Amino acid sequence: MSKEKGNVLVLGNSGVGKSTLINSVFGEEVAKTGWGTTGTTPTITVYESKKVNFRLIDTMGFEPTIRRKYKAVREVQKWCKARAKDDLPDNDINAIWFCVDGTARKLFVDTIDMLLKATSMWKKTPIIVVITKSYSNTDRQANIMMVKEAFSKSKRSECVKAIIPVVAQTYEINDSTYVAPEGISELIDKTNEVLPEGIREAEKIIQDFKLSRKRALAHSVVGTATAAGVTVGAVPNIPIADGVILTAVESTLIKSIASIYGVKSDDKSKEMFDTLIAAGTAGAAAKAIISAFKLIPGINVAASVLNAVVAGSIVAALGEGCLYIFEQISLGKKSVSDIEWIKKVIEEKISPELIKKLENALKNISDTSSKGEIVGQIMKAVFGK
Ligand SMILES: Nc1nc2c(ncn2[C@@H]2O[C@H](COP(=O)(O)OP(=O)(O)OP(=O)(O)O)[C@@H](O)[C@H]2O)c(=O)[nH]1
Ligand SMILES: [Mg+2]
Repeated sequence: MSKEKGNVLVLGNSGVGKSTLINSVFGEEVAKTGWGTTGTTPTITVYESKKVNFRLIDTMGFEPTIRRKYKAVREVQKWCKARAKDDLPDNDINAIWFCVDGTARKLFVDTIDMLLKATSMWKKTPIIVVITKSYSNTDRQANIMMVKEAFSKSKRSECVKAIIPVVAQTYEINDSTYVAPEGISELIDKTNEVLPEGIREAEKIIQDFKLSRKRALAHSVVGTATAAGVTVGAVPNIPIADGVILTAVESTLIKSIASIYGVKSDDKSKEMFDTLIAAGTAGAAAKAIISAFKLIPGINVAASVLNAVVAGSIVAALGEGCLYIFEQISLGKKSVSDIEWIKKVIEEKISPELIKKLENALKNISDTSSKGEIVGQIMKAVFGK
């Protein structure tokens, strides 16, 4: 018989980002089953991960009217009853994620009031409030306060186990600025924490699960940063050898990956961050790529395209190095003060083998290649996929 699992109900208004969130937490390896009465479109979708001991129950998009909300909740109740009838032990809701849209703080009070009403039958069930689309760092505290305010008059404020601002997917502000994923690890931790004791997953399994999610999120950030590098680099006659034009892109990338791996930026880690930025710009990494590219015979792309590829490659290689470095640090295998090791990792990432791969990538790039194609070629060369 299969192991008993926790059931986590994901609720919130249409477009708040429930499905995006579930995708970010579970990643690719999921099985999904539809459930509900409305013909081909299921009212609820139950997601199961192979790696972790809880299900996420996605509810259909409803308008912010209580009637449609009840419909999704009713389907969830039916799903629970059907499981009970089949003698399945895990037939209850063990936690609820209340999703509210971080870009619409004024609506929190009404939304939470509605969510409380819609879930009044689960009056003891732990609640985690997820503030989705928390793109603005400066709004996060005010948003948390507003959530607390919204619960202040409810008895169920005791059920609120955490209020977590989340960015589920990299948010692109413009061609070269973005907000990296945030809060996913914390959400995984808290969700596991509130599950009943017999169901709660062992710490080691949660650690491994989070690590695989961090890798995936960090990898997607490298993709976004590489695209930013390509954009910034796509100008002829700017000496990338100086590297200065990439500094902003690179420091955002480094900080984003550090944050995904929970590596803090403080006095202790300052030298490490400085070292990484230097390595990417004025460092050996950039110079190696630039001089290797100069030696490739018969390149027939415009200077701006070549510049773009060089810039994107530097960013991608730095990103790959950072991913490895911050992972090692987060696992406690290395520390932020291992400066020599950090330098060495970055230097080794720019191996002759990588340069060879980038040369090959360049053969698949022409003046008419789109930005997406260029980024794809670079990522394939750097990450081998
Ligand atoms: N970049 C970015 N976009 C997001 C994020 N969360 C939500 N979105 C966007 O917001 C839109 C709605 O997200 P969904 O996940 O479909 O919202 P939902 O709550 O599942 O909506 P319904 O299924 O209609 O109830 C999509 O275009 C998402 O890409 C995020 O963290 N980052
Ligand atoms: Mg959805």
